[in-house]
Amino acid sequence: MLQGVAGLAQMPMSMCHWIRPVRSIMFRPAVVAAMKELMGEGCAITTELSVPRNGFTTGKRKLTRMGWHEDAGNEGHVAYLMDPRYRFAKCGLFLQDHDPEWGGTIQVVSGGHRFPLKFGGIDFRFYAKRIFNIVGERYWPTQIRVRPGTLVMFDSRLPHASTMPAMARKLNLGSGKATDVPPDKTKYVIYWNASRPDCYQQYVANMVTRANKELESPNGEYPFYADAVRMRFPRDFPPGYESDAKAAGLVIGIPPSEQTEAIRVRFEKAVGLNPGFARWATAFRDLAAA
Ligand SMILES: O=C(O)CCC(=O)C(=O)O
Ligand SMILES: [Fe+2]
Repeated sequence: MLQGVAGLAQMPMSMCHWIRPVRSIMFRPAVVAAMKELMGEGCAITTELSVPRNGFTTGKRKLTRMGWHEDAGNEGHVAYLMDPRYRFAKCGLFLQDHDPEWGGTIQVVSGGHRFPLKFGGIDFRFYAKRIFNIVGERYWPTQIRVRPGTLVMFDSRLPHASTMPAMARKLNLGSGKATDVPPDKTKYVIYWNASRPDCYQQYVANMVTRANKELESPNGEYPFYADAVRMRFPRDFPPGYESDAKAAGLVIGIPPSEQTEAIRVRFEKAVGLNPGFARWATAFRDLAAA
């Protein structure tokens, strides 16, 4: 289905929404039931939807082992993440088995989304959680067993890391180097977010902040994150998207339209400077016309 995306690390999120087999995963009854089981009725999704191809995590923080991170790490040390009622998850539909040689699944620190200390200031409690997880990442990681079609949902505060191709492990290579994966071992995961109805608002506000930061400090790559945030709802989404979500009983968590609009203007200016990027930015319209 998906070939390499020339010049881009992965397919823009704007396009992922327009590929029916990808977006319709979020609205399938079994998937919706799983999301609602964890998030309750009125479960929200955001407009982040991606299909990383041979995506392997390799970031490295002080004392932390290669690739381990929390998706909520981007949100910083903020009080809402310490709320015991907070529920925000990454959903991943894995399309391959874990392969001892080529990786393909993730490992997690079971329970590592919790804050072990119930007292102290915000930073102190975040640091305590980090220390607990530094030990957990080393001594009690759990490798998630996946088969093609396995849905994995994990708390955005949970430490996790890709299982890496053996070659990359041996040579201690970064993610960019793990691209020589043979076609039959190619790793694909469809990723999106699910949230309790009262927990996505802060995340979405951070999406806007993150998109602005990305546009403020261009790194020569396609502004991948801003691409998802600049999509106008509903006009830049496929017909039936809103009604599919409604029929499934899902809320679509999006930033206020004036914020989306401000990102869109900046995004278009940024990609306009690079013909290749400009092409990718509008490519979803070809799918719309098809
Ligand atoms: O698919 C994986 O191995 C993990 C990807 C991941 O953690 C991320 O993109 O945040
Ligand atoms: Fe992650």
